[in-house]
Amino acid sequence: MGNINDIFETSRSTLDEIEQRLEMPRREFLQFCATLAVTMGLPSGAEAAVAQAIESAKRPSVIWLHFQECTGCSESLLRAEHPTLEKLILDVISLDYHETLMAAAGYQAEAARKDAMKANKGKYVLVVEGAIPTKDNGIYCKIGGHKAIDLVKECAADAAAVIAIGSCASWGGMPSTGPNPTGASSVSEVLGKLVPTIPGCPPNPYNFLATVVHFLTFGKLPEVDKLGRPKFAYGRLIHENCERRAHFDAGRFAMEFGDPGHRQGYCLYKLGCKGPETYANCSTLGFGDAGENNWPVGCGHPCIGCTEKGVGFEKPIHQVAKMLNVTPPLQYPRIVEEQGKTASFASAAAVAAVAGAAAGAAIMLTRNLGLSHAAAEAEREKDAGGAGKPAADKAQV
Ligand code: FSX
Ligand code: SF4
Ligand code: F3S
Repeated sequence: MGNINDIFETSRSTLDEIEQRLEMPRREFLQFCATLAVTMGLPSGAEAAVAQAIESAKRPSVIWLHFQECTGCSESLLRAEHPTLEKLILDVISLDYHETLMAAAGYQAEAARKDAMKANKGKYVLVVEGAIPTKDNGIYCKIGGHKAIDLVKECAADAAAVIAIGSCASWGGMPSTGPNPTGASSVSEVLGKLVPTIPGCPPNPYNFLATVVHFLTFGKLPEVDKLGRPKFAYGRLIHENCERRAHFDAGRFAMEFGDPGHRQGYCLYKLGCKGPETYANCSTLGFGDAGENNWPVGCGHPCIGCTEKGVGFEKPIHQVAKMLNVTPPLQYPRIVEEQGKTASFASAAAVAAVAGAAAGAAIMLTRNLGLSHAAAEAEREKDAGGAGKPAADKAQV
């Protein structure tokens, strides 16, 4: 591994140059930097550092490998509806090897990879898209005569940083679905160490871009959780900030696609929404930059947990989700603040009581909706005399 700081030999340019380079008005550019800073959870004012990094940091060389996948990660990154996003990505990084986008083929393509690795030894960023087959000595995916498992190890050896993009590279994703005939595995498993990962099938392009820009701004990749996911993007459950959350809290659910509840935008929990057990920022960031509410739940489809190992492509789509640590949405006023030393016993007790009541309510909700869901359904069947109830009134378990 090379020294990450070597990448930051700065070559200054001005906002005027940025305007020309990106064909983007400076106001729009600064707005974009502010969006990235907010996505990364940085404090107000950090957009200046982000802007400076994009303006002046030397573009890191990126070598992008593809293995078992559908290329949706690259598609979502480069075909986002924002007209300048593609330009920005290609301006922020120097994409020196990308099998789908490069004009070269065959021996020329192989030579381009080798040349980029040699010229940027210890300085390039390796991005891996797709799972890596490991069964039968890894023979199920070969590029230029090399097995995927060998390629990823060879390219990672001299990289300054490795990023696994998409659920396939993050934890095996769709290709690893049982019975996983090729032994599809994650980049971390194959390299034997945790690498930062941007799961999602496909992942949100802003999460990838924000990760790269963090690297440019601070000289290191962002803080990650124990699965390697940047905390700024995967620190909260989708359910915590979902626009349908008020319906969930009030017990208003769509029971079937197209029923009155579904048409009124009720909560999709009983249609199998995995938002309560899926960590991602889809509910706050939206998806694909194609307009408001453009994310699975916003469009009326339950979240399938595509970012979450053990949920996406594993659990049946209509199985109700397991409830995890349900905490209030970000925009709700906080009720549990840290108490200073001078806080009276009475005020601390009052806060504890409120917190306790909230926790109790969450547990009751969990009991009512998750754990005893099947029991509640059986009870209702019994009350109805065991005869088939009207379809619209049946939960999809
Ligand atoms: Fe496809 Fe990427 Fe899914 Fe996988 O995204 S969108 S199958 S996560 O590796 O190309
Ligand atoms: Fe939103 Fe799904 Fe949670 Fe309902 S269960 S509030 S639709 S994330
Ligand atoms: Fe995937 Fe669910 Fe987000 S399906 S895109 S994690 S809302």
